[in-house]
Order: sequence, then C-alpha cells, then structure tokens
Amino acid sequence: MKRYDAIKKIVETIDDEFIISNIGFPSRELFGIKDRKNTFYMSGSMGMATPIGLGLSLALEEKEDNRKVIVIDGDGSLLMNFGELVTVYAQNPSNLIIALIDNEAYGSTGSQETYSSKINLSNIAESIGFNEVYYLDAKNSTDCIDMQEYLDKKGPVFLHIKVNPGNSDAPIIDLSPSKIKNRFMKQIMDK
Ligand SMILES: Cc1ncc(C[n+]2csc(CCOP(=O)(O)OP(=O)(O)O)c2C)c(N)n1
Repeated sequence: MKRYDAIKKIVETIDDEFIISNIGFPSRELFGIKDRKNTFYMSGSMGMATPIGLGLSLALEEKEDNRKVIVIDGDGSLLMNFGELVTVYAQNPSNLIIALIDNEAYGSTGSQETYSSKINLSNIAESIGFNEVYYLDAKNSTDCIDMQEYLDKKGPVFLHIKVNPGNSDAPIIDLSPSKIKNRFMKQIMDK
C-alpha cells in the first residue's frame, strides 16, 4: 500500500474533524479522494502541517469546541522540523492526532530516500513522552488504520503509518490558497 491508500482509509471514517494535510502529493491525493471545507491543504512549506494543527487544536480547546484535528504529515517533513514533536508533547492537546505517513521518502519531489529507514520515528515519539503512540504497518494492507479507535483516545495521538513509496495520479488542487484558508476558517468560526 502507498500513501494514497492510507489517506483513503483515514478519511473513510471521519465526520466533522479538521484535517491539515502536508504539502505536495498528500494534499493533492486527499483533494482527489474527498474535498471538504474542513480540510486545510497546507501548501507552504515542509514541517508546517503539524504546527498549524497544534495551533488549531489549542484554539479549539480554548473555546471548548470538541471537534478533533487530524494532521496528515510526512516523514521528510517531520525530520525537517523535529522540534514540532517536542512542542506538541509539551502543549499536550487532547484533541490532536498526528497521522504520520512514513514512505521513507521525499515522495512529492521524486521519492529520494529519507533517514526514516534508519531510525524509528515511533520510538522517538515514545521517548519524548507521548502516551498514545501506534506503529501501523500498512505496507500490505490498510486494515490496521482504524481511525475511529484513535479518535476515541485522549490525545495527542501519534500514528506512525508505514507505507511503500509512490504517488498516485492525483489532480492539481484547483482552489486558490485564500479560498482554502477562508472556507476553512469559516468552518472553525461557524460553530
Ligand atoms: C522547506 C521546504 N523544503 C523543500 C520543499 C520541497 N518539497 C515539497 S514536498 C517535499 C517532500 C516531502 O516529503 P515528505 O514530508 O516525506 O512527504 P511525502 O511527499 O513523501 O508524502 C519537498 C522536498 C518544501 N516545500 N519546503
């Protein structure tokens, strides 16, 4: 299975959760599978999907809005901004799930190898102190990705989803960045 299959399985069971998706093919694949106003396609920089998800999680908690936040991140992006995991742990948002899709590659730019084949990213999350860390081997099947199970847990939850590298034939997102932002913010404010 590849990133596309994992994303498809993740969105199968979601309802009103907010999704922040990583730059490049993860966002394009998600857009092709299911476009939602509650999704923020993060098209700026690697290593920024989880910090945006964290900020949103904390803001929702503050206004006692019980909707959850799912970040679809990538191993290359996490490795580029490792401090984000420490910050998430220290801020301890109960409503945040990080779904780290680990294809051991910078998939969106040609699948150059990352160091995640040499280190174990769930061990790192555990050693930081995360209580809810799950390693899901989705190389052969995505059945292990049962989002309802993880949505029921008190976050922050770190899902380390191992897949094979490769991109699907995903469409270009034909929405302007301001449209993506404005409709997303409306969803946050409207409740
Ligand atoms: C700071 C920064 N450096 C480089 C890029 C170019 N770039 C966009 S996506 C990407 C690969 C991302 O890899 P990963 O986070 O593992 O996600 P994948 O595409 O494999 O799902 C790169 C290098 C960027 N957008 N931002």
